[in-house]
Amino acid sequence: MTEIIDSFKKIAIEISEAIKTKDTGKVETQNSSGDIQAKLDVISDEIVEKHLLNLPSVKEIISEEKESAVSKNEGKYLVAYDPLDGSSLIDVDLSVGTIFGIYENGYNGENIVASGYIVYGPRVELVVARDIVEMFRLNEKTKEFEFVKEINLDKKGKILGPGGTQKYWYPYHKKMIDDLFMEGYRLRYSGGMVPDLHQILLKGGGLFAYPGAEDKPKGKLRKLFEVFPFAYVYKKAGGFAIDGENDLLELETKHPHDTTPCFFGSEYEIKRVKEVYKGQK
Ligand code: AFP
Repeated sequence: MTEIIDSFKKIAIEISEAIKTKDTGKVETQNSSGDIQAKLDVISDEIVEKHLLNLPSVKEIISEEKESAVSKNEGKYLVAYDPLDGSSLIDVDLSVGTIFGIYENGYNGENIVASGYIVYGPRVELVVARDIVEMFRLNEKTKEFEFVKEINLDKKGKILGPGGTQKYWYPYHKKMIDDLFMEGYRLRYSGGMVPDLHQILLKGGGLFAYPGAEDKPKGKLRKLFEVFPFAYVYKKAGGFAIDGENDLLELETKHPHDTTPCFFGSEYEIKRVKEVYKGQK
């Protein structure tokens, strides 16, 4: 598993360089979720694939940018990744990220054994969740990632990232979000899952919500590439990750590009989500 984490350090440096130098425009193609691809989506996917397929411990890789997996005759781990999450933010120079989940014997929530993400912002930072959650920062001079700290969430936070289109939120969800703001939570939402969830982790806690809604009853964020990896990070950091009712890592995957409503946060906030959503049963 260490070789996979080390590989993402090399991937981070190459994708960071591509973000700074390559064209931020769109290509004509769509990915398997029907999203128009940015040129950097394709470039980033090629960078990740090039590195991972060379690793003896990797048996299979599957990308958010591709319909199906690429398998090998050797290896133990299955790696699901979103090579460049938030690519619609590239042309406005906001932070974006790479997300990865390392799985064994399948792609259900219970199969994830490690995960991590890279934030491409004013600095390049890597967060890795194994038994604990560790944060590293790229030293631009030495091109080495240096350990910064272990990440742990407080029982209650102060910031709130309410995803999705408010026009389509279910009334009980909108009331829950409004009530939290009236309790003094501060709005922190950029439209990039990686920086938005990174901020909550580094600020000690809060709530990120991408709910089911009238336009997207099953939410928008993908289980394999986005939701399960961050659920693993949040739980290892002492937080919680649910679909409104169930622990996200108890969910099964029927199709590689399945989505799910998702809530990530501290104990106090996730308890509130459960109370509100239980009341709708
Ligand atoms: P893009 O990759 O199209 O920019 O979408 C980013 C994302 O998948 C995730 O990073 C965000 O949390 C979420 O979409 C934002 O979605 P909304 O724009 O609907 O809030």
